[in-house]
Amino acid sequence: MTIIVHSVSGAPRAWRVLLGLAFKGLPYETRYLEASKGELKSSGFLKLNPRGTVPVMQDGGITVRDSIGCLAWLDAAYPEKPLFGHTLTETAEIWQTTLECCDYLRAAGNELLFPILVENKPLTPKGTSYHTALKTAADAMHTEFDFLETLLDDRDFLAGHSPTAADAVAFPEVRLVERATDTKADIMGALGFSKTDNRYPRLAAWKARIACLPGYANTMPRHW
Ligand SMILES: N[C@@H](CCC(=O)N[C@@H](CS)C(=O)NCC(=O)O)C(=O)O
Repeated sequence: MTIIVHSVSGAPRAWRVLLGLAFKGLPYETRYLEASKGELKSSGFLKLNPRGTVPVMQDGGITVRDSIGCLAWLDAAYPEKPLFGHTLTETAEIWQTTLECCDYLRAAGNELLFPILVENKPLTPKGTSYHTALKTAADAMHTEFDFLETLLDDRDFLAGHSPTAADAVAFPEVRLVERATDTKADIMGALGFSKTDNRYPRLAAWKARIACLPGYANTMPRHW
Protein backbone atom coordinates (compact mmCIF):
# COMPACT_ATOMS: atom_id res chain seq x y z
CA MET A 1 0.00 0.00 0.00
CA THR A 2 1.48 3.38 -1.04
CA ILE A 3 2.05 6.03 1.62
CA ILE A 4 0.08 9.18 0.75
CA VAL A 5 1.08 12.66 1.92
CA HIS A 6 -1.41 15.50 1.61
CA SER A 7 0.53 18.71 1.15
CA VAL A 8 0.46 22.31 -0.03
CA SER A 9 3.32 23.06 -2.40
CA GLY A 10 6.11 24.77 -0.44
CA ALA A 11 4.41 24.42 2.97
CA PRO A 12 7.37 23.89 5.30
CA ARG A 13 5.73 21.46 7.70
CA ALA A 14 4.50 19.18 4.93
CA TRP A 15 7.93 19.41 3.28
CA ARG A 16 9.42 17.96 6.49
CA VAL A 17 7.52 14.71 5.91
CA LEU A 18 8.50 14.47 2.23
CA LEU A 19 12.14 14.86 3.26
CA GLY A 20 11.78 12.26 6.00
CA LEU A 21 10.40 9.80 3.44
CA ALA A 22 13.23 10.65 1.02
CA PHE A 23 15.88 10.19 3.75
CA LYS A 24 14.43 6.77 4.50
CA GLY A 25 14.15 5.88 0.82
CA LEU A 26 10.45 5.05 1.09
CA PRO A 27 8.10 5.34 -1.91
CA TYR A 28 5.12 7.67 -1.47
CA GLU A 29 2.61 9.74 -3.38
CA THR A 30 2.03 13.45 -2.76
CA ARG A 31 -1.51 14.85 -3.08
CA TYR A 32 -1.34 18.61 -3.45
CA LEU A 33 -4.09 20.85 -2.10
CA GLU A 34 -4.67 24.51 -3.00
CA ALA A 35 -5.06 26.59 0.15
CA SER A 36 -6.26 29.59 -1.92
CA LYS A 37 -9.19 27.51 -3.22
CA GLY A 38 -10.25 26.57 0.33
CA GLU A 39 -9.28 22.95 -0.18
CA LEU A 40 -7.74 22.69 3.31
CA LYS A 41 -11.11 23.52 4.81
CA SER A 42 -13.25 21.33 2.53
CA SER A 43 -15.51 18.85 4.29
CA GLY A 44 -13.60 15.93 2.75
CA PHE A 45 -10.22 17.14 4.01
CA LEU A 46 -11.60 18.17 7.42
CA LYS A 47 -12.65 14.55 7.89
CA LEU A 48 -8.97 13.61 7.60
CA ASN A 49 -7.76 16.51 9.72
CA PRO A 50 -10.32 18.60 11.63
CA ARG A 51 -7.71 21.38 11.95
CA GLY A 52 -7.53 21.72 8.17
CA THR A 53 -3.74 21.79 8.05
CA VAL A 54 -1.05 19.89 6.18
CA PRO A 55 0.70 17.54 6.36
CA VAL A 56 -1.64 14.60 6.67
CA MET A 57 -0.09 11.22 5.98
CA GLN A 58 -2.00 8.00 5.28
CA ASP A 59 -0.50 4.56 5.28
CA GLY A 60 -2.94 1.68 5.04
CA GLY A 61 -5.52 2.29 7.73
CA ILE A 62 -3.38 4.76 9.67
CA THR A 63 -3.77 8.54 9.37
CA VAL A 64 -1.28 10.90 11.03
CA ARG A 65 -1.97 14.64 10.93
CA ASP A 66 1.11 16.32 12.37
CA SER A 67 4.54 16.69 10.80
CA ILE A 68 6.57 15.51 13.79
CA GLY A 69 3.99 12.81 14.47
CA CYS A 70 4.50 11.63 10.88
CA LEU A 71 8.30 11.50 11.22
CA ALA A 72 8.11 9.64 14.53
CA TRP A 73 5.50 7.23 13.19
CA LEU A 74 7.58 6.52 10.06
CA ASP A 75 10.52 5.50 12.27
CA ALA A 76 8.30 3.17 14.30
CA ALA A 77 6.73 1.60 11.19
CA TYR A 78 9.88 1.51 9.03
CA PRO A 79 12.91 1.31 11.37
CA GLU A 80 15.58 1.21 8.64
CA LYS A 81 17.57 4.45 8.19
CA PRO A 82 16.21 5.90 11.43
CA LEU A 83 15.28 9.57 11.54
CA PHE A 84 15.63 9.64 15.33
CA GLY A 85 18.95 7.85 15.78
CA HIS A 86 20.34 4.43 16.64
CA THR A 87 21.52 5.10 20.19
CA LEU A 88 20.11 6.92 23.19
CA THR A 89 22.74 9.63 22.82
CA GLU A 90 21.85 10.18 19.15
CA THR A 91 18.13 10.13 19.92
CA ALA A 92 18.51 12.78 22.63
CA GLU A 93 20.48 15.07 20.36
CA ILE A 94 18.15 14.60 17.37
CA TRP A 95 14.96 15.26 19.34
CA GLN A 96 16.48 18.32 20.96
CA THR A 97 17.64 19.88 17.69
CA THR A 98 14.42 18.91 15.93
CA LEU A 99 12.25 20.61 18.52
CA GLU A 100 14.52 23.66 18.74
CA CYS A 101 14.11 24.06 14.97
CA CYS A 102 10.34 23.57 15.30
CA ASP A 103 10.18 26.35 17.87
CA TYR A 104 12.78 28.97 17.04
CA LEU A 105 13.67 28.49 13.37
CA ARG A 106 10.00 28.06 12.36
CA ALA A 107 8.96 31.15 14.35
CA ALA A 108 11.69 33.24 12.73
CA GLY A 109 10.75 31.87 9.30
CA ASN A 110 7.10 32.69 9.78
CA GLU A 111 7.74 36.24 11.00
CA LEU A 112 10.23 36.97 8.25
CA LEU A 113 8.84 35.18 5.23
CA PHE A 114 5.06 35.30 5.57
CA PRO A 115 4.90 39.05 4.85
CA ILE A 116 7.54 38.86 2.11
CA LEU A 117 6.61 35.66 0.26
CA VAL A 118 2.92 35.18 1.02
CA GLU A 119 1.58 38.72 1.55
CA ASN A 120 4.02 40.23 -0.99
CA LYS A 121 4.54 43.31 1.18
CA PRO A 122 7.24 45.83 0.24
CA LEU A 123 9.83 46.92 2.83
CA THR A 124 8.19 50.17 4.00
CA PRO A 125 10.35 53.10 5.23
CA LYS A 126 12.44 52.86 8.38
CA GLY A 127 10.60 53.84 11.53
CA THR A 128 7.32 52.17 10.58
CA SER A 129 6.21 49.33 12.83
CA TYR A 130 6.24 46.90 9.90
CA HIS A 131 9.86 47.78 9.06
CA THR A 132 10.88 47.34 12.70
CA ALA A 133 9.05 43.99 12.96
CA LEU A 134 10.69 42.70 9.81
CA LYS A 135 14.12 43.80 11.00
CA THR A 136 13.54 42.00 14.32
CA ALA A 137 12.45 38.87 12.44
CA ALA A 138 15.54 39.05 10.21
CA ASP A 139 17.80 39.37 13.27
CA ALA A 140 16.10 36.32 14.80
CA MET A 141 16.68 34.37 11.59
CA HIS A 142 20.37 35.36 11.54
CA THR A 143 20.63 34.09 15.15
CA GLU A 144 19.11 30.76 14.09
CA PHE A 145 21.39 30.52 11.03
CA ASP A 146 24.39 31.14 13.34
CA PHE A 147 23.11 28.34 15.59
CA LEU A 148 22.87 25.89 12.66
CA GLU A 149 26.26 27.00 11.36
CA THR A 150 27.77 26.14 14.77
CA LEU A 151 26.09 22.70 14.81
CA LEU A 152 27.62 21.93 11.41
CA ASP A 153 31.12 22.72 12.67
CA ASP A 154 32.13 19.05 13.05
CA ARG A 155 29.50 17.07 11.13
CA ASP A 156 27.80 16.73 7.75
CA PHE A 157 24.22 16.91 9.02
CA LEU A 158 22.64 18.78 11.94
CA ALA A 159 22.70 15.90 14.40
CA GLY A 160 25.42 13.63 13.07
CA HIS A 161 26.80 12.14 9.90
CA SER A 162 23.54 11.04 8.30
CA PRO A 163 20.31 12.96 7.68
CA THR A 164 17.77 12.88 10.52
CA ALA A 165 14.50 14.47 11.57
CA ALA A 166 16.46 17.59 12.55
CA ASP A 167 17.53 18.09 8.92
CA ALA A 168 14.00 17.35 7.68
CA VAL A 169 12.64 20.13 9.90
CA ALA A 170 15.40 22.70 9.33
CA PHE A 171 15.89 22.30 5.59
CA PRO A 172 12.54 23.75 4.39
CA GLU A 173 13.05 26.84 6.56
CA VAL A 174 16.57 27.45 5.24
CA ARG A 175 15.57 26.75 1.65
CA LEU A 176 12.61 29.14 1.92
CA VAL A 177 15.02 31.88 2.96
CA GLU A 178 17.05 31.11 -0.16
CA ARG A 179 13.86 31.26 -2.23
CA ALA A 180 13.06 34.69 -0.79
CA THR A 181 16.64 35.82 -1.40
CA ASP A 182 16.29 34.77 -5.06
CA THR A 183 12.84 36.20 -5.69
CA LYS A 184 12.84 39.27 -3.38
CA ALA A 185 16.51 40.20 -3.56
CA ASP A 186 15.99 43.89 -2.71
CA ILE A 187 14.08 43.30 0.54
CA MET A 188 16.16 40.33 1.63
CA GLY A 189 19.39 42.19 0.79
CA ALA A 190 18.30 45.10 3.00
CA LEU A 191 17.79 42.58 5.81
CA GLY A 192 21.29 41.08 5.49
CA PHE A 193 20.33 38.11 3.33
CA SER A 194 22.35 38.74 0.20
CA LYS A 195 25.42 36.52 -0.31
CA THR A 196 23.98 34.30 2.42
CA ASP A 197 26.04 31.32 1.28
CA ASN A 198 29.25 33.33 1.89
CA ARG A 199 28.11 34.41 5.34
CA TYR A 200 26.98 30.84 6.26
CA PRO A 201 29.34 28.53 4.34
CA ARG A 202 28.66 25.35 6.35
CA LEU A 203 24.94 25.84 5.91
CA ALA A 204 25.49 26.25 2.16
CA ALA A 205 27.47 22.99 2.03
CA TRP A 206 24.76 21.25 4.09
CA LYS A 207 22.04 22.44 1.68
CA ALA A 208 24.08 21.13 -1.25
CA ARG A 209 24.58 17.78 0.55
CA ILE A 210 20.83 17.39 1.08
CA ALA A 211 20.11 18.38 -2.52
CA CYS A 212 22.30 15.46 -3.66
CA LEU A 213 20.33 12.85 -1.70
CA PRO A 214 18.16 10.41 -3.70
CA GLY A 215 14.52 11.46 -3.75
CA TYR A 216 15.28 15.09 -2.92
CA ALA A 217 13.94 16.44 -6.23
CA ASN A 218 10.48 14.96 -5.54
CA THR A 219 10.23 16.93 -2.31
CA MET A 220 10.73 20.31 -3.99
CA PRO A 221 7.77 22.69 -4.22
CA ARG A 222 6.24 22.06 -7.63
CA HIS A 223 5.67 25.76 -8.42
CA TRP A 224 9.38 26.70 -8.08
N1 LIG B 1 1.44 21.09 14.05
C1 LIG B 1 1.14 20.96 12.69
C2 LIG B 1 0.95 22.35 12.05
C3 LIG B 1 0.63 22.21 10.59
C4 LIG B 1 0.42 23.55 9.90
O1 LIG B 1 0.10 24.58 10.52
N2 LIG B 1 0.61 23.51 8.57
C5 LIG B 1 0.43 24.70 7.78
C6 LIG B 1 1.30 24.59 6.52
S1 LIG B 1 3.04 24.67 6.89
C7 LIG B 1 -1.01 24.77 7.32
O2 LIG B 1 -1.57 23.78 6.92
N3 LIG B 1 -1.58 25.97 7.36
C8 LIG B 1 -2.91 26.19 6.84
C9 LIG B 1 -3.85 26.73 7.86
O3 LIG B 1 -3.46 26.90 9.03
O4 LIG B 1 -4.98 27.01 7.48
C10 LIG B 1 2.25 20.17 12.02
O5 LIG B 1 3.44 20.42 12.28
O6 LIG B 1 1.94 19.31 11.24
